[in-house]
Amino acid sequence: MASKKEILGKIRILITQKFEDPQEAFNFFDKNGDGYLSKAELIELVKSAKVNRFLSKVVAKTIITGLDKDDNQKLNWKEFSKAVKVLLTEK
Ligand SMILES: [Ca+2]
Ligand SMILES: [Ca+2]
Repeated sequence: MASKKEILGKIRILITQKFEDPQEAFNFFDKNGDGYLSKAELIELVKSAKVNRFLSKVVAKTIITGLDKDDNQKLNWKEFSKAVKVLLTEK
């Protein structure tokens, strides 16, 4: 079972190595272009970070629960960028 730290590490690698900046990652995973990352879109993000299929659902749910400040079950750019900033500065 992967630890939270490992999973966050994988997501960090995805965002820093595959994309120029977090905005590009956000736009890429916002597949329907509505300006929000839905749970389904976040699952794709987590899967792309090479987290296994089963865990990715749990992780996506945890991410939304933890970061969804306005409680609409999806992440806007502000919520996402704040989280990424923390993720990228965390050692
Ligand atoms: Ca979307
Ligand atoms: Ca939200």
